[in-house]
Amino acid sequence: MNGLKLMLVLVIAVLPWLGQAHVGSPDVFHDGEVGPYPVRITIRMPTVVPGRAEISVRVQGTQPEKVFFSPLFARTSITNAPPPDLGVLIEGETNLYSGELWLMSVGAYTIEIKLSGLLGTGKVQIPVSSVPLSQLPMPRFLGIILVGLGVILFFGGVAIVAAAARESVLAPGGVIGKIERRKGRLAAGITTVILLLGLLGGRRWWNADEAKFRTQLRGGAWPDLKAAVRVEGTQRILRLTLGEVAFGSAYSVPLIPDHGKLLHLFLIREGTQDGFAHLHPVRKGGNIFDVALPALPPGRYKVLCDLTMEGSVLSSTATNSVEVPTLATQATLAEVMKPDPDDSWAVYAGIPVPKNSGVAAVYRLLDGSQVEWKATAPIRVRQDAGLNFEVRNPSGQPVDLSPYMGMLSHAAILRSDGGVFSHLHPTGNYSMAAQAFFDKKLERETRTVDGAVAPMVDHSKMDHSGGHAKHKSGVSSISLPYEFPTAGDYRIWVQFKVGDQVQTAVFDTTVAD
Ligand SMILES: [Cu+2]
Repeated sequence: MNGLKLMLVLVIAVLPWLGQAHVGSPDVFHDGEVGPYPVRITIRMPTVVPGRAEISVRVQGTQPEKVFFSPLFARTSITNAPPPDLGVLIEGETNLYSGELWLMSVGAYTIEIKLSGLLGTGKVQIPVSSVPLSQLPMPRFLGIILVGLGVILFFGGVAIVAAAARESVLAPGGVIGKIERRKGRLAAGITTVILLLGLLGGRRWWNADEAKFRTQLRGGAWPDLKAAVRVEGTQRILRLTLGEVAFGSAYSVPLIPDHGKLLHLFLIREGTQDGFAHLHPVRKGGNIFDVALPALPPGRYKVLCDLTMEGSVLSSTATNSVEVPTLATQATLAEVMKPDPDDSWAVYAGIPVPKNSGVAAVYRLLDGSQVEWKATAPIRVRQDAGLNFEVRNPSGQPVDLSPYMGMLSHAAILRSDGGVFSHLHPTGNYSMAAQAFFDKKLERETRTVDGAVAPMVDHSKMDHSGGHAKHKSGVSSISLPYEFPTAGDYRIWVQFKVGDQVQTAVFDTTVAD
């Protein structure tokens, strides 16, 4: 009966999903103006495929009349998109709309949120990745029940066919003779063979299906990543090899650039966590990427590499760790590799990292300026993390922040055991590259034959910021929409630009259940 049991094994993926630029932090958040309406959008990703995404939209200020949600799969044309669902105003709330959407396939989706009302309409695309994280074994009791039912079905089927062959043409009250018995036994034998063949075929089908499912699993970070540092002249060059196991070394993974960079790499010194870098490796052919390391202290570093794949539009984080050697000064040698102008790093050994525990926490940068994480209520799992920061110059005056790679801030969050990593922006924690892809796809597909935009999707009235906060001058505060997925100790790196200098503030916090 082992074959039968195997055939009946159920694959239940009930752990959180992976797929955004993160590890272990599946929910998606967005802050921003959708048309004339400032909103906070939360998408709770389903735990199975197919599964339902739970969407909630909180509107600040003037209320729209209607809120619509619709999902669009990356490989489906907008003309085949399902009609949008109407969001429901939550009872007892004045500005919180919610709804559920089915995500049927494994792959990338965009969830379109559309608001309409007296002030006009607006819509935004929030990319999500629908990928199961883990395969759980079938519970033992369920296996026993299913095997029991299978046995009853098997022998029941054989008995029915045997009885039919034996007695179906027998007159009422007739006696079963030798011939009838033989017919019955023959039918039972043939049925047993057919059912066994069916079971065997079923087992093969199931195993093939399970193997396919396993290839879609994203057990944490993905794809595999090799990392090694070599010293060349005055520089330490980090070489990354992406997806050697997942794609093979011959296949060059096509990637969608995010702010013009194929990879966004974070290096975090292990243990002390007192060295941090946000770098942009350059493709050197195939799946090999190189980047010149900045003046980080030597040691072992966690490597976290955000990417968005072309084709599937899935975004993910590949991780590993790497030993960074000491750099012997050879100042006479020329630079081998020019660093990317947007590369940034921070070394803060000896600078105390403030901890947010209900009262405001202040991080002091080397130049004397201060970053305050405004006081929050104790931070709890799956509740607003209150990531609101204010940047002041050494004399305590608010400073004017400049955009850093198109955003007011880039932030990274890491749980102390490395099990949760997320890359945040003031607009949200999804892949900007995937959002840009979907914006372009929709614009292309909603054009009519003569190149004009179809009136039903008038883009002139749509928010075209592409998720980028329109840069306002005189902004000194940063808000990042986020909810911690699990309890634990977290470190947060908040990056921003003042003038042409990228700064990194560091905070700790403990998140309770
Ligand atoms: Cu970023």
